[in-house]
Amino acid sequence: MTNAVLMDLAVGLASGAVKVVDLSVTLSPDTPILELPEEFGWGKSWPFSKEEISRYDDRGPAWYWNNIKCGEHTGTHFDAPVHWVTGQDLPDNATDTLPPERFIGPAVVIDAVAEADNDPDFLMSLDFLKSWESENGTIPDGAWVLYRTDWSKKGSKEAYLNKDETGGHTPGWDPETVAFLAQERNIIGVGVETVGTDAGQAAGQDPMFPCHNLMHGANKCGLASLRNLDQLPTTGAILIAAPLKIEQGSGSPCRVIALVPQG
Ligand code: 23J
Ligand code: MN
Repeated sequence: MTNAVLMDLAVGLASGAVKVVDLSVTLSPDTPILELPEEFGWGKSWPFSKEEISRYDDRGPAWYWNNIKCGEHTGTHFDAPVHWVTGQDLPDNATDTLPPERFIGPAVVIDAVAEADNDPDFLMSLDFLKSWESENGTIPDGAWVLYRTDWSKKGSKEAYLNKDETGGHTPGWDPETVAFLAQERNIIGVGVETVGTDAGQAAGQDPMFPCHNLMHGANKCGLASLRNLDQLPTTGAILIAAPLKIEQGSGSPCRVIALVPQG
């Protein structure tokens, strides 16, 4: 192979024939984070915060910078296989050891907007996924499978997390759907618009948190809190998501972008 492919990409980027779409949310103290059921005494992830070190002032006359603090799973973020107990013994399973080939791949977008609109607890069935494949083709090797719900368009944090006394009510997966993706398709992982890759009610599924359990157990990755999936074609875009190189990190906030051919 020659460098023609990359030269075409460079020309496409310069001319606008390839558009770069930002799939990330802004990190602020208001960025929604996962809140696990309190009754189990499960731990809590820190929300994002920043503290100014200096801003061209007596603390640093010519420079502006901040200290930042947050959980690894804050905002638009990457889930590495080591995040889950099922992936703990896999090789190269953490943010610093994952092969960088896993940070880029073709994106396929599965549209479940109507279903999620109709039922916030919608779980994508295997039939739903298979009927997507019969229309759009088999999910390619090395793909990021993106679950479009338009959930990222919810107007408030409350609507986005959609919690009541029984916990969150946000869409997710039937276990057999993620089992199929994990075992029958050679994907990098799945990406969702919701706060985590599993449904709001996934603590009560069998296995609990099936997407985390089955995908990470199969050495696949996850992306959560994506936005702008409505700007992607069903197939044909390339997604880039590189987590911070945290030593033995379980995940990290990351800037997720897509390369989208125009016209
Ligand atoms: C820990 C426990 C359950 C879940 C999660 C984390 C996430 O969604 C995450 O950000 O990985 S569901
Ligand atoms: Mn996560």
